[in-house]
Amino acid sequence: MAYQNLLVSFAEGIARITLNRPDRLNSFTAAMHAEMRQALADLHRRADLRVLILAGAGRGFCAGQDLQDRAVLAGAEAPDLGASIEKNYAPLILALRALPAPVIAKVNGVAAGAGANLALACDLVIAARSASFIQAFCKIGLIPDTGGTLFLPQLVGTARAMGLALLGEKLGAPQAEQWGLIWKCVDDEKLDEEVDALARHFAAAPTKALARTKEAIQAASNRALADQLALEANIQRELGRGEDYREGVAAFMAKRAPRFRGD
Ligand code: T3D
Repeated sequence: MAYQNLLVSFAEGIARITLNRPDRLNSFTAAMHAEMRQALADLHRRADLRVLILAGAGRGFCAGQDLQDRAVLAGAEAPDLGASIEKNYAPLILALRALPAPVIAKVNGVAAGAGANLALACDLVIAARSASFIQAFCKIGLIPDTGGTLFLPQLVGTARAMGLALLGEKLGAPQAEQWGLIWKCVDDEKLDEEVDALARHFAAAPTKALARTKEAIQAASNRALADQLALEANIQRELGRGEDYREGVAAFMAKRAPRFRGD
C-alpha cells in the first residue's frame, strides 16, 4: 500500500510507523485511520516482527482527532463520535495492544487528546524532555477516549488521573516520568539514539517470551479495556451531539476561548 499519511518501514525485525501530517500535528483523519489499520494488519501477519516504533513527524507526536473534520455549521447535523470511536479509535488501540512484539512510543513533542492516549497504549513510552501530554478532551466538551479512562488511573492513580482529565493541563515529560505515566524522559537530542538502541535491544531479545509477558500483563485488564472503550464511545456519542462540543471545536478552529454553557 502507498501511504499518504504515514511513513512505514521494516528492517531487521524493527518496524517503524511515523504519523505524517506534521502541519496538523499529526492529528487523525479517517484516511490516516484506514492507513493505520492496514499498517498494523500487515505487522500482525509478519512472523519476523521483533519491535515496533510509533512516532510522529515534525514537532509533535499527535494532536488526536483532526478537529477541522469535526467543525460543523450551526444547525447542521452533529458527527456521530460514538461511531467514529467504534470504527477507528477502539480498533486502533486493540490492534496495537494485540501486537505480540514490544511497541515503543517515541514522543518527540506534544501528545494531545487521542494522541496522548495512543502513546499510553504502547508498551514503553520514551519522550523527549520538551514533549508534553495533554488530556485535551475537556477543552472541547468531551471525555478522555482511546482507552484513556483506563490507562490514566492504571498508570498514575485516580487522583492524578482526575486532575489530568478534568483540567486538561499540559503535563511535561519530566513530570510524566516522575508520575509513572511514561517509562522514560530523555534529552531531546538523545531521543533518536535512545529509541534506536532500545529497538535494537528488542530485535535481539527472546521475542516469544516478551510476547507472553505482554499477554500475561495485559490479561488482567483486557476485559476492562474493551468495556472502557465501549463506555467511552457511548458517552462521546452523547457529548458529540451537545452544544458545548460544537462550541469547543468552533473555538479551537477560530483560535479563541470557548464559551461553554455547561449543558
Ligand atoms: O471526533 C472523534 O472521532 C472522537 C474522538 C476524539 C478524539 C480526540 O482526540 S478529541 C481531542 C482532539 N484534540 C484536541 O483537542 C487538541 C487540539 N490541539 C491543541 O490543543 C493544540 O494544537 C496543542 C495543545 C496540541 C498544540 O498547541 P500548539 O500551540 O503547540 O500548536 P497549535 O498552533 O495549536 O497547532 C499547530 C497547527 O496544528 C495549527 O494549525 P495552523 O494555525 O498552523 O494552521 C492547529 O490548528 C493545528 N492543529 C493542532 N491540533 C489540531 C490541529 N488541527 C486539527 N485538529 C487538531 N486536533
